[in-house]
Amino acid sequence: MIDHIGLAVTDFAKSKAWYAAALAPIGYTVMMEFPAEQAGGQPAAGLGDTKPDFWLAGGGPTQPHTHLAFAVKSRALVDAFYKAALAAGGRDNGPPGIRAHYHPNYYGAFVLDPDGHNVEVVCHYPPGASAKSGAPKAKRAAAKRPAAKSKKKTAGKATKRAGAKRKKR
Ligand SMILES: N[C@@H](CCC(=O)N[C@@H](CS)C(=O)NCC(=O)O)C(=O)O
Repeated sequence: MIDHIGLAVTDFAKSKAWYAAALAPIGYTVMMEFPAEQAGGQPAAGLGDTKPDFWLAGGGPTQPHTHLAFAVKSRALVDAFYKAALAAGGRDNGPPGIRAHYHPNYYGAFVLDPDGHNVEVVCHYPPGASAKSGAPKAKRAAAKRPAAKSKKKTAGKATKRAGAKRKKR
């Protein structure tokens, strides 16, 4: 599980402003900032929604260009990211829409950041599904599997216990 990731950028102030604007619709803000003296010789900023899991640092560019994807729970948030990222000066790399070659409900949008990194926001839910279910079908099915297994185990134990009782009689 990734806890946080960092990107060294060419123009720290420009990229920080771009990411803050592009990711604002998905709830990301600059949550922490450190001056160069406290961050290994380059200024650093941590963006996130509940914790700073995406870090920018000066001293870049990171090369070759990399690809970053942020997951959201609704397609409207993908649309909002795309609009905000372009308005902030990002370069279009693929408008919001289904990419069925990944999976049938893969709804993403792609914008290049000031250094040319390929930034994506993606929703894996069918329309209207996230609010009700909280997870895409495949994830729900996977999550159910261990529970079903442990139920069987419990059921087995119960049968054994019942059998033991019967033997005693
Ligand atoms: N323009 C393409 C972009 C697709 C894209 O960038 N896909 C990602 C995977 S989800 C990728 O291939 N990334 C590799 C990279 O950016 O180097 C689109 O709109 O579908």
